[in-house]
Amino acid sequence: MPSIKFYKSIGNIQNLPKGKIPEVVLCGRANVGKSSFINSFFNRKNIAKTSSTPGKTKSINYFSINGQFYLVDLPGYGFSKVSKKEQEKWSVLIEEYFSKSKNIKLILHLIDSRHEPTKLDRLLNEYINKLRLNYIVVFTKVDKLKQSEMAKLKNGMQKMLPGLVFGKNAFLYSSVSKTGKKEIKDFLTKSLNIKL
Ligand SMILES: Nc1nc2c(ncn2[C@@H]2O[C@H](COP(=O)(O)OP(=O)(O)OP(=O)(O)O)[C@@H](O)[C@H]2O)c(=O)[nH]1
Ligand SMILES: [Mg+2]
Repeated sequence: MPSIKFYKSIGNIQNLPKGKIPEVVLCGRANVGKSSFINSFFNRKNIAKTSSTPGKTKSINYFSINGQFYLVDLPGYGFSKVSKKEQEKWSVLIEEYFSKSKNIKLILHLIDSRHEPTKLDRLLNEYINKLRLNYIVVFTKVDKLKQSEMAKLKNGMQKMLPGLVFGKNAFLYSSVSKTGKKEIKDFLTKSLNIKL
């Protein structure tokens, strides 16, 4: 079992970690399940704080995995109940993070499996593609889908965002049932060349 330790939380880009430890990033809309992904993936109840109220994660949180890499939990974007000013602050922080961190090895973009990608999801997808960073999409909360809906998503995902191929750069996941955990674990192990 890999060890996970909270490392630090930053609200200002000046405080990016120094050094060259690789980073795996979780990003996506507020409430999509980023923090729950961390807890369920590493079998921890509440190492990453979660909430049914969108906008729980307000700063960039670093978790150290086996001392080998950082898992980075970003604040979620695009939730209307968060004030415009607050949203603005987060989107600046997220953009600065992507452009300034030199250690990003892989980005996991979480999208709610029950909904079409939002405008901000598309913008983020384009932005990451431009930066030429390694990128996969994780469709979350699949425990809420019927089998038929799950099959439809698998077959239809290439139409959602350019270049998505199920099992290659797109995966299904549930923090509740742990569907998809093995596949994502295998993917991380291979692409980062690490043991998990
Ligand atoms: N049924 C189900 N609920 C989930 C799943 N993942 C997360 N949730 C629920 O969705 C809500 C939001 O989860 P979080 O993990 O806090 O979401 P987040 O993306 O970190 O949200 P922000 O920090 O606000 O950006 C919580 O009520 C979770 O219990 C899942 O796989 N299945
Ligand atoms: Mg969160």
